[in-house]
Amino acid sequence: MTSARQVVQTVLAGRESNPQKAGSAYAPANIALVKYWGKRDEALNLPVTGSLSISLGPLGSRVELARGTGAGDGIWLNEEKLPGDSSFAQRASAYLDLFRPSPDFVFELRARNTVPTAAGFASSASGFAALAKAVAGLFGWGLSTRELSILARLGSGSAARSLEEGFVEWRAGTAADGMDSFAERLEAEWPELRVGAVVLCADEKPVGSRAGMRRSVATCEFYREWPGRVAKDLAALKAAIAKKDFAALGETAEANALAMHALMAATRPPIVYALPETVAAMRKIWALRQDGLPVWFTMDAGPNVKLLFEAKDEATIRDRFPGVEVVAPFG
Ligand code: 2P0
Repeated sequence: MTSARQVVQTVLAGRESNPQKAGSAYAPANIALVKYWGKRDEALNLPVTGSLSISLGPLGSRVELARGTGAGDGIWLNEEKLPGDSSFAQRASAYLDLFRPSPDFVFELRARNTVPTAAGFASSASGFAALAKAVAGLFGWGLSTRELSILARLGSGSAARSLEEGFVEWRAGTAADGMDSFAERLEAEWPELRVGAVVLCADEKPVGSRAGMRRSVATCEFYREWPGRVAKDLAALKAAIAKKDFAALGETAEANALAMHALMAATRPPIVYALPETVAAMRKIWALRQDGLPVWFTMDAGPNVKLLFEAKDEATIRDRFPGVEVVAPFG
């Protein structure tokens, strides 16, 4: 089995370091329209299937990274210095271990999220994508987007998709070392597309996605159906994007999210993220659609729903879902 450290060595082979004073980077958050749920290699975050997301432009993470002077890494999140034993600091330091030139080299890391903390958009994808870019910038490695996607994936799978704006496809790959498992931008623009976050509950989720997907792969008897389903949904979604067929995009994304949640529910012990409010929101969306409003939804490993709609319906959506956080992924 290849280790994450070996992957870093492979990516950096023959690459000269040209250390800078600091590395600074921004990466957008992303929301999957065809989901990633399940790994074929946990150490390298190699997925069982491909996935396809849309990046959220101004919602994301900014990271500044420099060599530190303290006894250990100094880590700040949203201007607040974190205790070394906080889960965020530990996860960031463990990731930085992959790049630490010597054991006594410490980092100073300042991360700021422009993802509203309670908006129900994950910040780990944008955080690790920005961190991978910042590390490469600090050491002056001049890496390609593909190489950065591979390095970001080692921090969090979905981070592989946060190196680019627009529609991004992460190819699962088949290589044991994951050198063919990276994400690329699709050549498509959709300026009218809108994503709306409806926050129903901001509490911490009962089962993290890392543990949840491990449990689904191990115990869900329908999991063997999932790769075939994803392949069909990826083809349908790419066709919808190429034709700018919004109904087909919405149908595919909503059905894929519901299929993922069905897998979760058929896991043992079951994983159910939906709350009564989630089911009520789904029914409301279906009723609005029945009345002719073209709105669909997607959901991740949590109880919140993300609406998919077009710019022409933004006023109606804001009226029906007060407090919805609207993002225009194409600016
Ligand atoms: C996704 N999720 O495609 C899916 C849908 C959650 C549900 O990617 O263990 O934080 O770091 O690779 O990327 C969340 O999983 O998991 C996720 P790791 P990650 O967006």
